[in-house]
Amino acid sequence: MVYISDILARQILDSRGNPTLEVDVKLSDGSLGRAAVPSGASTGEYEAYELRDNDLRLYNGKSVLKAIENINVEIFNTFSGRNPYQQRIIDRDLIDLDGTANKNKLGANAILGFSMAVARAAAESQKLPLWKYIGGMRANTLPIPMMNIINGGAHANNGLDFQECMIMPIGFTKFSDALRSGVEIFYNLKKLLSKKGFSVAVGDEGGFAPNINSLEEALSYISESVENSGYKLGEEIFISIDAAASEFYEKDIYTLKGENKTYSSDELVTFWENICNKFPIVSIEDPFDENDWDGFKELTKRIGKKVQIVGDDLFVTNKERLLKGIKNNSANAILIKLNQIGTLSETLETIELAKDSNFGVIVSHRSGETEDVFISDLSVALNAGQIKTGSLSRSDRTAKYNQLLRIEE
Ligand code: 2PG
Ligand code: MG
Repeated sequence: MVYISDILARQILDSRGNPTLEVDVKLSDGSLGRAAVPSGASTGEYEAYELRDNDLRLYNGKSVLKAIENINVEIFNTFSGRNPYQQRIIDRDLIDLDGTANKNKLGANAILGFSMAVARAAAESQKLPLWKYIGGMRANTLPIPMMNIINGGAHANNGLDFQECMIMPIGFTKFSDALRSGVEIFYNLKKLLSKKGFSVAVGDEGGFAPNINSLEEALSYISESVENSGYKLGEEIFISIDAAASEFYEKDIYTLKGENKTYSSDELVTFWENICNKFPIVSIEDPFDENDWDGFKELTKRIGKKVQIVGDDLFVTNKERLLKGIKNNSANAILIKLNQIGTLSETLETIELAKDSNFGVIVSHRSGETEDVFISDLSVALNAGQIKTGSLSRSDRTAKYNQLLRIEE
């Protein structure tokens, strides 16, 4: 029987230059599985716990040496010698070993790094690509990419209150053609922004971060760039938004500093309705704060038939929270981030629940990424249908697209 023969974690850097961890899992047949853990900036209140050392002498407190020790000692002692093909049992035992509700003892980063590396090692040992190992014969769909070409919010230092303005090429039959359209639009946007005198420096996810402060202005530049690229807005290319509204919500009020406006939850519903009437928006993520279930519910009731309302901070890839959303009709889609919940198996269960409930599924990166392309394979394995992995620049983002090109081939 093949068994786990070695487990080794190390500290590496993520795309923002912050430390994160990478795990090597070796098997008795010589297979190696390696995985790295990403990290968010606009993290949800209910996410699983990311263990950092908080020692200000090291990397401004952001080192992850304790999490690494938890892998190299406790996880090693518990899981060496185990069967790597039993992902669900390993993940269950990881949850038990940690013993806390939000994985704060071992750290969700430690647990996830090991969980992902086990899957990779098992796939390697079976000589299968990761997507096929996870998804088997049912895996048959490449995702539509949500490409984040204008960055704002916590991912940029411009005046835009909303975190992500994305394009979605829906009118294409091949992933590679959809991706190409994104690149062409990205370059036309660059041209347009520089013509207008804006900086074309990019934000954390590789999209432009021009110093504009209104969502409408951002969307009008995107619309113009789509037309300039020869594509039909609202037929081939659509717009999607991640508001990340928890970032600008306090004491029942949404404060849009850039727009110089404040909104109640009800008024924000109307704001979203209006903007959807002006632009071909097909998806809005976190349009309300992570605790504003009623705002989500009202917007879903009003526009949910034609617009995808996505819970990211709202659901944090957590089955219990998703269940509440399903029962309550808050949202009609979920963003999936492995590190919000902390194991591969729990992530798969949440995706399965979403699909069974006819919720849309978007597999997502974090704003702090690595070269690891696990999410590309995951999106194909479960036929998620959509992937959100940033803009068309910076290797941490394009690596994910490149992996999808390989899978398409
Ligand atoms: C989000 C993500 C990824 P972060 O809000 O959806 O785009 O950002 O990783 O900073 O939470
Ligand atoms: Mg989000």
